[in-house]
Amino acid sequence: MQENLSSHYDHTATEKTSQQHWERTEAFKAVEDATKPKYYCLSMFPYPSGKLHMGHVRNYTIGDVLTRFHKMRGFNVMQPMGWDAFGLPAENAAIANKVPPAKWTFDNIDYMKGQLKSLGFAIDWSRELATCTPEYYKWNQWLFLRMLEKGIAYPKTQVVNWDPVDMTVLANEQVIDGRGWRTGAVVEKREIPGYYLAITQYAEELLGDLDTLENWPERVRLMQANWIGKSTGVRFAFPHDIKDESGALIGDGKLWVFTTRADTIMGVTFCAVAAEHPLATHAAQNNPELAAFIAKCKSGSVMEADMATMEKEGLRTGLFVTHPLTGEQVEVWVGNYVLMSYGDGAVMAVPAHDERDFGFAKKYDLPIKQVIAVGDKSFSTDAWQEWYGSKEGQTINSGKYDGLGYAAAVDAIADDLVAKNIGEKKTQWRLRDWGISRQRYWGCPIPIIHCADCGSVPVPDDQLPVVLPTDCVPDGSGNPLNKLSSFLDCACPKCGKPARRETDTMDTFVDSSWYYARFATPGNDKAMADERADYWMPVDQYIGGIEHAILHLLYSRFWTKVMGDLGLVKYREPFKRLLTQGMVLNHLFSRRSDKTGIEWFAPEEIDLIKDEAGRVTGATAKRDGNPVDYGGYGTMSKSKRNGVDPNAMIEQYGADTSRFFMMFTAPPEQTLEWSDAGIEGSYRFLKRVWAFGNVFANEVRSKLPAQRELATAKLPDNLATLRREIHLNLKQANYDLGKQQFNTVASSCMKMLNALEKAPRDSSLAAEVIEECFGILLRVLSPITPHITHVLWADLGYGDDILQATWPEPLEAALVQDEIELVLQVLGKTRGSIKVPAGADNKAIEAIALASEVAVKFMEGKPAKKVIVVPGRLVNIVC
Ligand code: ANZ
Ligand code: ZN
Repeated sequence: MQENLSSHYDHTATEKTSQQHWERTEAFKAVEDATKPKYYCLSMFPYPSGKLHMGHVRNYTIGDVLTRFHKMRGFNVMQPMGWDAFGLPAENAAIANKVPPAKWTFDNIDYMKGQLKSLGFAIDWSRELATCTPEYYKWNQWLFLRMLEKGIAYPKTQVVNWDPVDMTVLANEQVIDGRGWRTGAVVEKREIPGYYLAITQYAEELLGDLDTLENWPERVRLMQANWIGKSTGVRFAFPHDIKDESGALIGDGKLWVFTTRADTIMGVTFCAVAAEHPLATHAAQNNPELAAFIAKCKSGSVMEADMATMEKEGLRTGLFVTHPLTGEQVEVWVGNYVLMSYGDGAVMAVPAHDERDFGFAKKYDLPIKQVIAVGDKSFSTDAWQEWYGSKEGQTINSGKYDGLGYAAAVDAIADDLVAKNIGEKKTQWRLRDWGISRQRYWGCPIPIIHCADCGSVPVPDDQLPVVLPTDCVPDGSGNPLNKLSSFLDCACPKCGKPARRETDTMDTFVDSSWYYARFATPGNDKAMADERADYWMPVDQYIGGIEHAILHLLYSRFWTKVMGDLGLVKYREPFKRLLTQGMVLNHLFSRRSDKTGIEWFAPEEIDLIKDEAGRVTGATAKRDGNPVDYGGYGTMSKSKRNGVDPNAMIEQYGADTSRFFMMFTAPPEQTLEWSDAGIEGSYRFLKRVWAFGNVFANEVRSKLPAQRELATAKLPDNLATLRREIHLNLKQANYDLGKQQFNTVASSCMKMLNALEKAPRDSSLAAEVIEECFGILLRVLSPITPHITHVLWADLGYGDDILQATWPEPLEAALVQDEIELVLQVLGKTRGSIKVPAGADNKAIEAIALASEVAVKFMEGKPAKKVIVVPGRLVNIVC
C-alpha cells in the first residue's frame, strides 16, 4: 500500500504507471487454457493509413471494455491486433513521396502502434501480424492453390478499367467521372484474364447460416441476404430463327429469360436484352446507331444501385422472337436497364406489371397489356400505380390461365413450359463469383507461373511464399513488377524452361478474410491454422463499422467454410456475435466562394453563435470575423476538416477521459456527436473520482476497524440507503454490460460517485460501507477507465492489481429495504402515507394503517367497514 496518493489527478503519470505495470506483468498475454471458458474479442484491424482517427478510438475502446469486463469475470480472454497492410493508399503515397510502399506502411504501423499503446488497450501484442509480411500472405497463396485444385479458384476473363495514357488498369475508386484519376484520360473497358473464387458454390450455405447468427444485428443479416439475393422463378426461352453470318442459329435458336413473375407471361409485349447480349451484338453489325448505343451502355456504370435510378433507354434491334405459349411475334429491344451479369441478360417485358418495363413502354410508345387484376381496382396506362406490381391479384386476359392466383398461375405456366421442353422453375442468385486479380504492385502475389509450353502452372508448395519485392517505388504507370526481371523471370515448375511469373496480386479483401484465425495460430510456419485456433475460434465478439456489413463479412464467412471443407478448421461461422459501432460526428463549417469552390473550416478556426437555449445557430471564422455556413453534424473526415486528433486529446485530458467520453456519450451502435463540453465533463468526473480517492485515503481509511463488521452489522438508515443505492446501480450496470449498453454503465458510475460524495464518514461502520462501495465503483469503472482505477485500487490498498479482482455482484442483503412506504387512502382519496416493515403481511399492514395519525384524522371516528391492501403500493380504508 502506498500512502502518498497525490492530491491532484495527474493523468499522464497515472497512465504511465498503469501501462508499465501491464507491460511488466504481461497482463494481456493470452494462453490457451482448457479449464477456463474462453472469450475471443476482436475489433476489425486497421489499415495503417498514418494515424488513428476517432472512429478507431471508438471501435477499440468498445472492444477493450468488453475484453476487460470478461477478463475480470473469469474468462480466458484474447484481444489481438494487427494491420491490414496491403492496398492502394501505400502506392499512392509512394507515387507522391517516392518512398517504397513497404517503408511507408511500416513507418505508419510503428506510429499507430504507439498510439494504440497510449490508449491502454488490453492487447496481446505477441500475436501482432501484418498482412504484407511473407509469413502471413504465404497462407493466402497456399489456400489459393488448394482452391485451384478443388475448382473453387478458376481463371476467367474479366472486364477492367483501362487508362490508355498510363497504359494501366485502374481500380474503381481511381476512376472519377469516367476518367483516370492521374491522367484525366477517358477510361476504357478492357477484357483481360483474371482469377475468380467460386463463392456462388457456397451461396445456399451462406444464406442459410445467417439464421444461426442470432447475435448479429438484424440489418446486417438482411444486407447479406439481399446481396446473396436468392430468387425463385422460371427460366424459359422465346424460340427464334435468327442466324449469324455462318448460318448458325444464335443461341441455338432460343432467347432465354429469367422471370419471378411467370404468372404475367400473357402480358409480354416485347423483350429487352443487355447491351452485351449476343442478339444485340448481332443486330448492331449493320446498324451504326445501335452499335453506338451499345458502346455507350458498355462504358457506363454497371453499379446495380445506379441501374435502379437511371434514365431507362433503349433501341429496337429489328429482330423478333416467338412467344412460347401464344405463338405471337415479340419484338426484341436493347435496354440499358438489363444487366448481362444477372440471369440470362434478357427479360420478358411486361409493362403492365413491372415498373421498369412500364417506364420503358411509355417512353417508346409500346403496348401495355394488363393481365393481373387486384379486386376491382381500375387499370390505366397514364401512370404507374404500386398495385400493378402486386402478387395478390388474379390473372385476366390470359386465356386458359384466367382466374388463377400467383402461385397457381406460376405452377400452371411452368408446367406448360416444361411440357414444351422450353423452360423450368429455377433459383437465381444475385451473388457473383469473386474476382481477386488486381493489376497492382502492393498486394499478395498470385502464385502462378506462365510457361510458353505448359500454360499457367501453379507454384509448387515448397516454393511458397512467392515473395513480393519490397523496394519498388511505383510511378503511376502500371505495376512495377512488370518491369522487374528479378521477379518476373523464373523456371517453369513443370518443364524447367524459362518462364514468367504472374504479376497480378490478390484483392486485399483476401488478406482480411482469415486474419482472425491466424491470430490464434501465431508463429506456425508449417500450418495455416493449428489446434490453438480450435481453442480460440470462433471469435466471440467482433466489433467494427457498418461499412463492412457486406463484403468483408461475407468473404470471411466464405473463407471459413472453404477452410472447413479442407479440414483446416472445425467451425462453419467465424464470428459469433457482431457489434457495428456508429460513426463519430462533429460540426461542419464551410464557406462557398466562386473562386475556390467550397472551403471547409476546422472547428477550432470558428466562433460559434448560440441562441439562449445554447443551440448553435451560426458561426464566424476567427481569421476574419465573417460568417461561415454551419452544416450541423457530419461524419468526421479529413476532407471536411472536422476530425479531432486523438493524440491532442490524449495529451490534454488523458486516455481515460477519451475512453470515458466515448462510452458515456452514446450507446455503441449509435452515432456519437463530438462535444468539447462532453470531454470537459468526462475529465471533471475523473478528477472527482480521484478526489474521492483522496477522501478515502485521508478521512476514511484510518477509521476502518481491524476486524470488519459490515457483514453482520445492523446499519443505521443513512448507511443502509447509501449501500442500497450503490448495489442497485451495480445491478443495473451489470445488466447493461450484458446488453452492451456502456453509456448507461458510465452513468451508473456517476450516480455511485454522487452518492459516495454525500456519504457520512463519521464512524467505523461508515468507513466500512464506503470501503465496500468505492471498491464496487472502481471495479465497474475499470473496463472503461483502466488507468485511474488501477492506480487507485493499488494505492488505496484494495489489492495489487484490479485486473485480478473479482467482478462485483450486488448483495441481496444490501438491496432489501427494511421499510417500505405505502400510499394511504381513506374512502379512495389519498390522504398521506405510512411506513411498514418490508416483510409485513396484510393483517399487520391493516393494523398500522388504522393506527396511523392520518387515518384517525380522516376517518372522523367512524368504524372501518373494510381495509383494502394493494401490496407494495397502497392501503384504502372504507368507513
Ligand atoms: C417479367 C416480370 C414481370 C418481372 C413483372 C417482374 C415483374 P429479382 O427478383 O431481383 O430476381 N430481370 C431478369 N433478368 C434481368 C436482367 N438481366 N437485368 C435486369 N432485370 C432482369 O428480379 C427478377 C426480375 O428482374 C425478373 O422478373 C425480370 O423481370 C427482371 F411483373 O420478368 B421480371
Ligand atoms: Zn513448362
